[in-house]
Parts: sequence; structure tokens; C-alpha cells
Amino acid sequence: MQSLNLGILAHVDAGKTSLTERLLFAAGVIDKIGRVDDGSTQTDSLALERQRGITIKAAVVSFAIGDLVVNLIDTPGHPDFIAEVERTLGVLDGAVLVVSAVEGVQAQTRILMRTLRRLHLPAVIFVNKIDRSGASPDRVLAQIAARLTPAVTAMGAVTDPGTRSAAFRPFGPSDAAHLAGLADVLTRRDDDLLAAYVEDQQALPYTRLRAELAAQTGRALAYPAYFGSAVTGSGVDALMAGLAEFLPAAAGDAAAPAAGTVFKVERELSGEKVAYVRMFAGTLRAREPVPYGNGADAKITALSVLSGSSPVQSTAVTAGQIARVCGLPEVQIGDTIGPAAVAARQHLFAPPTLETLVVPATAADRPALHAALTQLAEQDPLINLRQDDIRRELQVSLYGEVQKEVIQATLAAEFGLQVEFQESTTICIERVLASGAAVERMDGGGNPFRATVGLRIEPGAAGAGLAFRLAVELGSMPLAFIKAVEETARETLRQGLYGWEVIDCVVTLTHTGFVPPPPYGWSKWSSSAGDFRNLTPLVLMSALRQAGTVVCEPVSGFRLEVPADCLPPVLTILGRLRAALQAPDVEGDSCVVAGEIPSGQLDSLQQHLPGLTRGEGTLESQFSRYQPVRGTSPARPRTDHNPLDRHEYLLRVQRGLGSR
Ligand SMILES: Nc1nc2c(ncn2[C@@H]2O[C@H](COP(=O)(O)OP(=O)(O)OP(=O)(O)O)[C@@H](O)[C@H]2O)c(=O)[nH]1
Ligand SMILES: [Mg+2]
Repeated sequence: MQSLNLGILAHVDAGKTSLTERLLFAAGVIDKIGRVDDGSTQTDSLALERQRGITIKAAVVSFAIGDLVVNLIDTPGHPDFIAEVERTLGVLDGAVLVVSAVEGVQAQTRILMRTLRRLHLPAVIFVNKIDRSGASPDRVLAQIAARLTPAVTAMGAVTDPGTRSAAFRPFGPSDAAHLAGLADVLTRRDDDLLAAYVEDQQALPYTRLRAELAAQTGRALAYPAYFGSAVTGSGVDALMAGLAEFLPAAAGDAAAPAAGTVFKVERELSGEKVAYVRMFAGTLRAREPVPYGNGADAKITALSVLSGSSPVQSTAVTAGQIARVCGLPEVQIGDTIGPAAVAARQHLFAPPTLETLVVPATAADRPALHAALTQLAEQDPLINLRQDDIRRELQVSLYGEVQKEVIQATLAAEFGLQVEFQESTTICIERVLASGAAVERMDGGGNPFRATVGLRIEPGAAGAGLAFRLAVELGSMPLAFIKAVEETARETLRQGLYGWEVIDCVVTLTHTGFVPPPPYGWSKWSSSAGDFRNLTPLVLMSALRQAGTVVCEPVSGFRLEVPADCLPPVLTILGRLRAALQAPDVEGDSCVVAGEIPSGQLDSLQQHLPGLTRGEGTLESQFSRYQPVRGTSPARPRTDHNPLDRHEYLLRVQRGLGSR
């Protein structure tokens, strides 16, 4: 039995959830079709999704096409929930990219297609809503070829578009235009096929072209396009057949050591955590221990696979399948499961660029709010919950205002907590300007810890993250102490001289010293990892102060398409929002303006756009880099992660030690 792990991706409202429902119906899993507008679909199952009619969390359902088991992941289309899409992309064998036959290719569609291509993830395109008034399948196909990929090939034609009776007619071997189009796309990537085609077009049998299309689709070189309607069901059977024919089933050796990735974490009503794991290799077995996350072992207490949207108990789940795993208490999204770790995936989309303070209605709710946000952060690590230990304020990272409303509603509905959010602010970072070094010696005055630590900090390459290096012998000190220095250095640099995270730097351990335990047993006079944890922030911040940092804000590349006569006011707004522009490109009565803009200004640009462009302007943007902030500095007050004041820091550590 083979599996296909399939994601449905698209811009908001393209019809992903409705199509999922249709596929479940066509596969015989449900006998009544739910509707997004009635809040009755299988995958929009959260109360908030049903109320709002949008998808917020990725949801998995399973159905069969013949003997192929399809695990389908319905994803949200709203850009505020792009993190859900990112988590999903890492576990897919293929995707259906949905485009609306009315709205056509949107900014989000282009971002998703770019990502699919970057990952070499095979995809089939489905042009949905052919029944809706205004549907124009030909125009949208041309848009796809021009703006998404020239390697698209239509698998059929639409009759009566824009009406309830719109229907999809699959092409066959006697459709000459189809054969020519297919050959045109396929011969671009296959010289043998091209030679055969030039020699004698008639000699290439249709079955050969279909097989070649499957091969090239499987290598993400070609994209078959289907047309249909999730509401009337037209074209959905053809799409299903196309999924089985053109997308490659999961591969993986069930006998190899287990390797899986957690892409979703949920809590049952009982509070127990359930991890959704895509198995890439090996086998998971119920009631057997398995290493996960940072290497801790836990016993799997219950294991299931999905049938439709319901879990079915299973004793073993093998490579290629998706498992629901209970019994991993500390599990988080992105964890690897099993001894054969799968390489960590780099981020595909921009990180959140906004953050906001979450304020409980009554101060007494603060501990409960912390606990609730910690639970939400398990399901969505990018909200990156932080507590300022001096002011006790709680802060979360965000993609946008809709995500804020969703967090607020979730806290009210699931945890009974009323909260207010302060206005969102841009998340900046700090870059190290030069090299700085500091040493605190055990025998030096004023060092109350049984540890010597010397550290140097220098700028690193953009995008390289934090590198920790040793300029001392690895054996000069117990590994646990070196690890304690490294971990604490990483923790300390979450807030630099101005309170922002310090990124892209190299930290080198230059001096070490410790008091070894006596030959037999342990002495309270010997060094502990705690001594190194307490001393490291002091040394590192001193080195950092010497090096200096600059606060940088996120900047996004953007592409704005507006009617040419609306250009002057749009340029005025762009200037006010500090955008750097390339020369506008006028094409007929439409004009494209591209450039860079501080990411924090995007929301404002988006809000002005409809008024300035009669609602016709479209904005596409993507995080590109960080640049030094000009003008007023958004520096933050320091916190206890930022021990600039030696005396104050030591007092606090003493107090901390005293309470242990
Ligand atoms: N006429 C018509 N309406 C459709 C079709 N597919 C979806 N819709 C409607 O479009 C709206 C959005 O559909 P959804 O299925 O929620 O879209 P989605 O892509 O899942 O939306 P998000 O998950 O929020 O991004 C709903 O009102 C659907 O009823 C279709 O084929 N034809
Ligand atoms: Mg949806």
C-alpha cells in the first residue's frame, strides 16, 4: 500500500477547504458535503474557524484513491498564518496549488509557487470556482503561464464557465491542440523527446507523453492544470485521477532506523498532547520508547493513523505514513522523532516582523495567561512568547492583526482569559559592529563564581546566525561546562545592548578555568555548571559593549501593480513610508512599481492602497533583509537578560542563588 502526503495550498478564500471536503466526498469518506459558510466542514473544525469561515490551523484528513492512501493537509491561505504552511511544506510529497478562476493569480499564489519550486516539490494546479460568475478559465491559464510557470499544461477544457452548469471536459489523445501543448512543455526539458518529436510527431504515442508528464511533474519541472468547482463537484474526479497519475507516492525504507518530523501539535480535551509525525524512514511502534526533540526518550502511549478525519488505533506506523503520537510530554513542532535525525529545515518564509504586549484584564490573571500562551506557543512556536523578567510583561511575535484577533479569541474561548493587546511594533535586531573581548578570572577581584571565562564576539556573515567557537583545547575543561557557556551565550544574546536579539555573530571561548572535584567524590568548593551559567552573561555583555551594536529593522522587497493614472499619489505615499524605489514600469494602462520598504510600513501601505487605486492595486511583498534604523532609535529598556550593570546583576544572581 502506498501513501501520498498532499498539501492544499492557495491564497485566502480560493476554496482549499471546500475542495478538501469535495475530495472526501468523492472518495466516499463522507456522505454529506459540509460547507465553509455553514461551519460544517471536516477540516475547519476549530470553533473560531467555523465562526469566521477561514482556516487558521493546518488540518489532516485521509482518503483512498484505489489502493493509494492520500493524507491531505488543508492549509490556511491568510498570510498571517503562513507559519502553518511552512510547517506543512516540510512533510509533503506533493501539493495541489489552487487558483480561483475569478480572482486569478494573487500575490500569495506567487509566493507559494516560488516556494514549491525552491523545494522541488511536485504540484498539480487546480483552477477552482469555474461555476462562479466572472470565472474566466482561459484568462487564468494565461496568467498562470505568465506569472507562475510556463511549464503548465491544461488537462482539459471548460464549457459554460461562470454558470452553475460549468463543466470540465478532460482532453484525450484526439485533441490535437492538447498534444501540441503537451509536447511543447515536455520537449523543453527532454532532448530525446525533442529529437523524437522533430523526427515524427505522429510517432509519439499519447501514453508516452502522459508518462513523460508524470516523470517531469514528479521532478517539479512540469505542472498539469485541472479546472473545476469545489461547490458543484465538476472536475474533481479528473483531479483525483490526476493526483494518483502525476504526483509521486512517498518513498522510504520501513526497516531503516525511525526518522520523522513533527509538523502539528494538538491537545486532547484531557489535556494530553498529540503530535502529528510524518515518518520519512523506519517504523514507530505503540508502547515502545523513542528518542525525540533533543534526544530524551519517551514511551509512545498511543499511536494512530487517520481515516477520514478520525484517528484509528494502530500498533505500528511506517515510513511514508502520518502518525498521531501520544506520550511525548515535551514535544514541540519541528522536533525530529527517532534516532536517525532528519536535518533541520531552514525557514522558507520571512520571520514574523511584529510584536505586541499582551495585557491581562486583571493582574491576577498573569500566571494563567503565561501558562495559556506557553500552550499556544507549543502549537505555534513562531509566536515566540517572551516574558520581561523585570517588568513581568508578556510579549508575542506576530505576522499581522488577524493573528492578534485569533490569539485574543482563543484565550477567551479556551482559557477564559480576557486580554488586550498593545499596538504592534516592529521586531528589530542588533548587529555587532566590531570585535570585543572580555575575561573574568576566578582569582580576579570581584568574581564571586568558581569559573574563569573569556569570550570574544565578532560580526558574522549576514544570515549565518550565531556561531560558537573554541580557542581553548576541548579537553581543557569538562564538556558540560563548555556547553553551559555556549547555551548561556545564546540565551544572553537574545537581548543585546538595546534589548533586541543579536544575530549573525561569532562568539569564541578564549579563556577557561575551573576547580576540579577532589579525587574521590564531590566538594562544595569545586566548580559547577551553574558557576559558568552565572558568569557568562557578565563576560559576554562586557565584550559586546566593547564591540558595539547597531539596531537594524526588517526590510521587505515589494511589487506593486496599480492603474497608471493612480501612480502619482501612490508614489507620494511610498515616499512618506520610506520606500526605496526602482523606476516604475508602465505597461499599457497598468504600472508596476518595485522596491524595498521597511516591513513595519507594509500594513500602512496595504491600508492606503484600495483608496488610492479604486481597489485595483495589488501588493506583493517578501522579507528581504535587515538594515540599520535611521532617525529615531527604537531601542528598548534593558531587562535581566541584559546585565549591563555589574553590581545590579551580581545582586540579582546572589538573590537567585539564595532562593535555590
Ligand atoms: N461558487 C463557488 N464558490 C466556492 C468554490 N469553492 C469555494 N467557494 C466559496 O469560497 C469561499 C471560501 O472557500 P474556502 O473553502 O473556505 O476557501 P479556503 O481557500 O479554504 O479559505 P482559507 O482557508 O480561509 O484561506 C466560501 O464561501 C466557499 O463557499 C467554488 O468552486 N465555487
Ligand atoms: Mg480553508
